[in-house]
Amino acid sequence: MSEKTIDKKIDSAKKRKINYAVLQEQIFQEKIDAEKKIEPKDWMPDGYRSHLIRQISQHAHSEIIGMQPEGNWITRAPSLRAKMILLAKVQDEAGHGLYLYSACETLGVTRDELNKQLHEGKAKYSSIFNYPTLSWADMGAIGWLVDGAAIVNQVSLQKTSYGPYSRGMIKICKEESFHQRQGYEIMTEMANGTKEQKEMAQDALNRFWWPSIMMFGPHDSDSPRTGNAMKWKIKRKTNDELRQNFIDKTVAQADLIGLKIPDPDLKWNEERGSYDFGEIDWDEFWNVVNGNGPCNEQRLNHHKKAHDDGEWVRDAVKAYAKKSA
Ligand code: BYC
Repeated sequence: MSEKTIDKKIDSAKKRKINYAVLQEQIFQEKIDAEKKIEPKDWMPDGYRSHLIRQISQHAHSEIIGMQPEGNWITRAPSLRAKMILLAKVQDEAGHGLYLYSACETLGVTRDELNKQLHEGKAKYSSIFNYPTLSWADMGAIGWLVDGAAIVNQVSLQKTSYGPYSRGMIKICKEESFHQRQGYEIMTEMANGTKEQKEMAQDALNRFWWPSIMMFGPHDSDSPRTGNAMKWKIKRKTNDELRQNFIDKTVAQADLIGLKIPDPDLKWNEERGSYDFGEIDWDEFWNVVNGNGPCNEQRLNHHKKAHDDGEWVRDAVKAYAKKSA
């Protein structure tokens, strides 16, 4: 919508004695409906701003906390090639976190505040990173399934209505494709390796399958944030749509390398053109989301320690900036 059109609307509203706040909200929604991006200096409802701060910061925290389960295997990678690839991937996750924190800061919140919310348990991060990584095959399962699920979600977020988030997603998706492929390559090699290697790959798939499909969040009927998120085009697809999309893509990939998805109810539904699948253990999901998963405490303590240990770096940067000014 051009400045001229907005001015015309304001003039006409004044004549018709329409409340200015209502008009601003109308113009905002019209822009969203017309697929225009909302930029940091544009007017936006408080609810839109706080919804974005919540979602983008949780996304950023997930990228940063998500470095821990994989970081665990950098020193134990089975070859120099595997080590280099894993290092590059984990560094990419740090970069994703930083783009997302920057996008979030454009909404008027500071990085310190975001870290405080994480450390005090007010901000969440993805449930998936509260599971342990027990074998090298878990690096394959994370890349294949976790990054695979992340891509499905993030491809749709490329079209999200907030400009800085959308542009961040475009760059992140390019890197996630490499991540998904490195994970699938590990799984393919192990599935075609010795009997023990194939068992390790199957075991990793067994442990990561259900937590991966939980990443998409509760069913739409139990998702309180979806209504506004869809109205404001922050989310472009619902939790269930994305989950189904991920399952439909992934089953054939498992078949191709001879691994079995651990769901006895998984069955192709000709009528829907999609897979039917078994019931998700929502008690497990909420338990993990509410801080009681196998690694929640460990992940958060590690983050706090790294943050405290880095204080001297932040102090040095500030002192240098002051001196330079
Ligand atoms: N884990 O109403 P709902 C990565 C919470 S990182 C924890 O459906 P919404 C990667 C939800 O926050 C992947 N909490 O919410 C990194 C809400 O609680 P609050 C991260 C969850 O926001 C390294 C409540 O449950 N990706 O890819 O509409 C290595 C009700 O849910 C989860 C993103 O963050 C969960 N799984 O939908 C490899 C993508 N699910 O906040 C890979 C961006 C739900 O009201 N985020 N909750 O207290 C999103 O797309 C959406 O926020 C979600 C949830 C789909 C996650």
